[in-house]
Amino acid sequence: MHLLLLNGPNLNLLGQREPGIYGTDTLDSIEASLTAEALKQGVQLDCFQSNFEGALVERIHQAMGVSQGILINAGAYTHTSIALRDALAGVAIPYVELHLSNTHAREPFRHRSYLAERALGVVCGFGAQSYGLALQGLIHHLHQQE
Ligand code: CA2
Repeated sequence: MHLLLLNGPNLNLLGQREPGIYGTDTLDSIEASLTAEALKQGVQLDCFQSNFEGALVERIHQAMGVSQGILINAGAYTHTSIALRDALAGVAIPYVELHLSNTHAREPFRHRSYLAERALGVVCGFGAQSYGLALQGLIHHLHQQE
């Protein structure tokens, strides 16, 4: 099984700023532990982060025919991007939306997600653990489909 982890804008700053909201783990360490966790379960995980909406759209397109599932923390694009929503719908790859913070306990503009409606599920509020929980949910779902 082949999965793709996508991280959107500013998530490259993880562990360097705002530890009270986003924790102290760096994106590198999250990606490394998730890749190891996935491998233990026989899953190959590709990781990609970009601060550019179009780059994320193109990476989603490249997953067609390669990845069976996507984990996505689209950062602020979650709340703004019809382009990401359309790209995910276009490739028709099942995906899980995830967030470090509980976006529903924050400013009203973070309550809306353009991605959630078509996601298999949404995980938010568990810090770096949200990534592991989302991975488990996605793998479990894909095994059920086999
Ligand atoms: O909680 C999440 O994972 C978010 O996707 C993070 C986004 C935010 O816009 C979403 O509403 C919720 C922001 C990512 C910014 O990451 C930073 C990390 C460290 C320092 C500054 C920003």
